[in-house]
Amino acid sequence: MKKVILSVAVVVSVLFTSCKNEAKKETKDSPKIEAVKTIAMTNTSFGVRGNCGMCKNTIEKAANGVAGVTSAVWDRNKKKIDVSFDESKTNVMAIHNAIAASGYDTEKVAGNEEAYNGLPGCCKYDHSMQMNQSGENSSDDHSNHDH
Ligand SMILES: [Cu+2]
Repeated sequence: MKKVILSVAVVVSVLFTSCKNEAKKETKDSPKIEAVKTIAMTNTSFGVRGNCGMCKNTIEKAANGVAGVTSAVWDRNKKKIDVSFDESKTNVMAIHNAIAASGYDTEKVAGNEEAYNGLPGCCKYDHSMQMNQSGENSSDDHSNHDH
């Protein structure tokens, strides 16, 4: 009988230590949950036509106006926008559409014509302008002005 009690006690102590180990593991794992939240942010970039600083304002405002977009930076030389957004709240096409609605062409969506006509003269970009450029050949590129 003593033997049985002893073995039960051993089993119990083993269970306790394994439980303790599990509890420790859980606290160690908790910072990983935060990392997953950060990974849920999606970064993307795509071509958007435009000319000047005013274009930059309009394009970035349009992209930032989409719920879930946390940052939008348009590069005037590269004709490209870098966007960070929460994939659970929006998607890439919604951002394309918002920019197009403000009058600007993106790689996937043509700019709204009415909005384009309402843009200031300096912002009436060339619809055949090359988008998503490397940014290295912008000096040889004459798409910004008429010849
Ligand atoms: Cu402009």
